Amino acid sequence: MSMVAVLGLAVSAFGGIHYTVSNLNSVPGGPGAYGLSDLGVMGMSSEVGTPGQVLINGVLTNLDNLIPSGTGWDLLTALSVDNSNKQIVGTGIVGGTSAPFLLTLAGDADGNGLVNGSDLSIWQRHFNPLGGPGNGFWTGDFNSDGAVSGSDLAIWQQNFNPLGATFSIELPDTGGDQGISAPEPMTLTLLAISVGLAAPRIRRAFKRS
Ligand SMILES: [Ca+2]
Ligand SMILES: [Ca+2]
Repeated sequence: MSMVAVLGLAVSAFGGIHYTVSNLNSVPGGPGAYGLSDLGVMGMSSEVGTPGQVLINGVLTNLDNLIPSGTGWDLLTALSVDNSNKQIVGTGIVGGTSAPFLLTLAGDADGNGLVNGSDLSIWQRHFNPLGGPGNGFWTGDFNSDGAVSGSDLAIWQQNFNPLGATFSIELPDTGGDQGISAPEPMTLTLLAISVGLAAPRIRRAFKRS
C-alpha cells in the first residue's frame, strides 16, 4: 500500500455526508467484496461525467468535498455509484499517480451502507492503536491513518446510522454523446486495469476544464 494513500485524515463531512477514501487497489477481497461486483462501470473516455463531481440528491457536489483536505487525493472522475451501499468508485490522483478510488460511508466497515453494530464489531476485532499494515475501512480504520483506534470509534459514533443513509447518488449528466456508453457491466478488476490506460486522457480533460 502506498504510504501516500494513508496520509492524513480521510473522513470528512459535506452536508452531513461523511466518506472514507481508499485506494481501490489496496482494498482486499477483490471486486466481489462489498457488493462492488454488481456495479456497472461506464466506459472510459475524456468526456465521462463532470470532472470531480457527482449528483447528491440531485445537487452537483464536488467529490473532494466529501472527503477532508489533507488526504493526498485529488478525486477526478466518478465512474460508478452504488446507491444501496452508498459507495462511489472512480479515478483520481494520489501521490502524483493515477489510481482508482473507492469512497465508503464513514464508519461502514463492511460496506453495506449501514453504520451499525456489525461495523463496531469489526473495529473491536481489529483494534490496534499502534497501527500496522493492511488496515483500512474494512478493519475499522475509518480515518485511514493506519491505526484502528479511538479516533475511528468516534467516527463510527458520529456516523451511526443503523437504518442506512437516505441520500441518493448519481453520476452527472454528461450532456450526451462521446461514446461513453458501455452496455455490459464490467468488473472492477477491469476497471482497475482501464484506469491506468485512460487516466492520462482524464487528466488532460480535467486540466482543460
Ligand atoms: Ca456496515
Ligand atoms: Ca484510524
